[in-house]
Amino acid sequence: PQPIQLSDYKAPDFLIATTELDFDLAPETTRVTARLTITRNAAYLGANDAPLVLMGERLKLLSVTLDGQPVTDYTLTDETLTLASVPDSFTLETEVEINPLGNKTLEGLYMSSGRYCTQCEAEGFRKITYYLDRPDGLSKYRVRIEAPKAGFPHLLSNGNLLETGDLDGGKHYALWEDPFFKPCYLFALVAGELDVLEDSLTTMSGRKVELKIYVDTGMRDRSLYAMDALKRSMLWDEQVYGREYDLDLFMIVAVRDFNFGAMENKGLNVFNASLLLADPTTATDMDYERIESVIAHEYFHNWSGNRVTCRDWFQLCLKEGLTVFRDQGFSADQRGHAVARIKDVRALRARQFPEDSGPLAHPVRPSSYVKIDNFYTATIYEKGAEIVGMLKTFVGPATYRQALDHYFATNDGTAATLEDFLAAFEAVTGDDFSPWLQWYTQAGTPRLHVTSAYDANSKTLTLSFTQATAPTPGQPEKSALPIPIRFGLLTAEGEKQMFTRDGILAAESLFILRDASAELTLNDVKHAPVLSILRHFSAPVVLTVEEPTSHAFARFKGDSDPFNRWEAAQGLAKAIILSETPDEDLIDGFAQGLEASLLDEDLDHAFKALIMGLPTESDLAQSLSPIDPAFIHRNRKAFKTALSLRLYETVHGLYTSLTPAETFSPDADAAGTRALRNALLDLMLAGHNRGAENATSVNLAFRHFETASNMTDMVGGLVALMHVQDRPYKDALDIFYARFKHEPLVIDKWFALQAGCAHPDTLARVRTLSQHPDFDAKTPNRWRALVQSFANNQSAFHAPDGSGYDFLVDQVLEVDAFNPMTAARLVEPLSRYRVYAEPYRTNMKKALQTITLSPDLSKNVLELATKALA
Ligand code: HT7
Ligand code: ZN
Repeated sequence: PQPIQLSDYKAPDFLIATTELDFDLAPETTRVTARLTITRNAAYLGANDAPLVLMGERLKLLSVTLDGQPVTDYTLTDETLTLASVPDSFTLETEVEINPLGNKTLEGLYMSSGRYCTQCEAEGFRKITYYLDRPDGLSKYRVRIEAPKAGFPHLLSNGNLLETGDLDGGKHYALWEDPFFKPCYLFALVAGELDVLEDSLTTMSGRKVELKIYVDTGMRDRSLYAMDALKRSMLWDEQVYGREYDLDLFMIVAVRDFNFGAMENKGLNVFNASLLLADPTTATDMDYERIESVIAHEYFHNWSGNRVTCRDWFQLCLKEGLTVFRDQGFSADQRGHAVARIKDVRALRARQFPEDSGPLAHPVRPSSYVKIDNFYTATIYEKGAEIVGMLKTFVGPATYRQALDHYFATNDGTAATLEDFLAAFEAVTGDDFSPWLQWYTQAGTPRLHVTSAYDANSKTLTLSFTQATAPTPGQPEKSALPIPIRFGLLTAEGEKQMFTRDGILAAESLFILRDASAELTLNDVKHAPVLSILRHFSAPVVLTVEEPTSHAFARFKGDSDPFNRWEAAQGLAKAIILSETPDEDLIDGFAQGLEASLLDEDLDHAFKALIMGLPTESDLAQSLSPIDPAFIHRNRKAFKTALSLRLYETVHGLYTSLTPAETFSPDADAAGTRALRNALLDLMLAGHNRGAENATSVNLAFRHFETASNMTDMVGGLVALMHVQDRPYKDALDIFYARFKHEPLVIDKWFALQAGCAHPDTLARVRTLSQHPDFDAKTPNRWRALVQSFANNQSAFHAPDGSGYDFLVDQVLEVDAFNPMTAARLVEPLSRYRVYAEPYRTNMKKALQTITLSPDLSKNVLELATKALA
């Protein structure tokens, strides 16, 4: 397939000022009538007599009229409807028939659990009607929905409800109007039987907004937390960004079958039920945290995405990177900045860094694509958010707010570009921001290397910084990028140390590295310093510092920057795990450092839980060349066992001192305590078969699981019991299934936990689970619970004989036949085969080749598998 190029962008030949849609809903024969008022784009008037080309897929065209006259002189292909000659201004009416029940792609209009639902981003609207279907085509919508009353009491679309009424034959209708111009990817329709939770909020200008969350019948109480998160998000966006909601009604609908997390359709967000429904007995603290952040994310899109949208899909990061940055800011304010930052960076490193160093690496603003669905990536979202964060660090919070105000004011109601975003920073500062554009256009993670020279006589410290970015596909040469480096100094004992920079006394400072290398001299440095570089992870780079190991221990002990304190522990753990032979002194030192942190009264529970978390196997893989998954798994496990044996008393003591709260609260403090208790239990169990109070700890874990009054502790108990390979673990799984067999979201966890388990029989178990009556590849949540969890399970997936890869290939091909978007997401685990040791490398490559050689492959899967092999 021919890629679409950013350099080919051209404004549309036609504009659609108004869009009127009539839906006559029927499961297999829905009729959609579209009345479009179309004008030739003024930019081309007189100079252009381009044909009208509308996009449409899987549509049965019934009729076309132009200004009321039937048209028969048109050309139809599988993807387009073309009218060769049209006036400069006209009304076009088309009527099509579609089959929502048969639509398993979950794009366009589809049926899920007996309900109609739409998903139009990125290019799903063309599966509903013939349309321009591009994000810079802004139009005002009026939508009439007609359906049987029985089974479809709620008929929802964007904007304000103008009218409802009964019709003959047990049918009824609803008429909706959205007063805001919007691109068609923000169109939504939902119809069906639903329970609704209602609330309201008065905005900063005193307007009352009705808030409604629609859920499966009987699930209303499980949407209370989402409603609470929504109200907090709305207030936060007013307080922090000055953004007020604009319609009188905001609706959210939870659906079971969804390709992604959620969708920000104007005034009618659609959510994957797993990211909306929560109660203590079925949702973990991680679920609560995720729900809070996704509710905020989709709501924040109302300004960053909907009011100001993207000119073309190459600018996707304009809305996604900015909105992720905004939702991260919200979560940090709700749950604590240090802990939130550590979690965000962990996620960035787990997903974006590998992407950026593999064959699928692409700039945050790509320059070409085959299927835009393949570009909803960690690079666009998470690295995109990091760039906004760097801009904020660079200009400071007050100027950042001015720039954002300017951006929203000058681009409201338009489809903008990343240049427009940077122009707002230029407008309020008067500076040139073009060097920052390179963060958007250049792929790859920069490596930042730091060396230092201390002169004890003059008390001066010279820091030398160098940056380099490795080539990525299509970009052999790399430029230096502006890198904000926040730093401080410590003493050898881990105490804070002041210094003077340019005559100003400071405890912390910000240096902007603009070139390939630079030096910085600090004065009045009284003691030989320990460097604390890249505090708060001020730039998305890989940092290396030339220093003795004792310096990392000093930061682990006392860095006042919590991020770098955690980072020091991660770095030390990584060095220990990846060494060929265990260094007992280092392990002792690490255990002492960890013990000190656990006993430190000044650290909160959530932070302690994080600092106990060893680098994941995929994190460790990024520091090993070539990657040997078995070596990593063995060494990580051995180190955890060694820590368990050394710290058993302390860990057990702390665990027993943390009594579970009488009543459940999902707030950050309570969640932090549960996280710590579960992490302690897990560490205790890690040494159980090497004698760390063997039976006692196993019984403790089983009791923890059995008596848990919330899902977080149940899962915590189960995860700890995974250290035991047989009975108690298997009993716990059976108890879990029996208790929750009627709760689909919990059964997803049951599948995911087993697929993520490191036992040697995991692949066999996963294969058996793929035949389980509750397994359904057509339900994306269930499929991802089993297959994605397995592909993320480094030790089980990377079986030396390639059997894990074979399983993945079978699954991808099966799902690709009906849901290419979801299938394509699981090509990525095979893509970095070149950096693996043998026999993994050859087997991964073979698996990719099997995919590319399969007949009838979707464009989505073909694009990624081909790029991976290129
Ligand atoms: N903007 C939304 C993206 C999305 C999506 C993209 C492709 C296919 C299906 C999809 N569902 C939702 C979600 C967001 O980032 O807010
Ligand atoms: Zn988004």
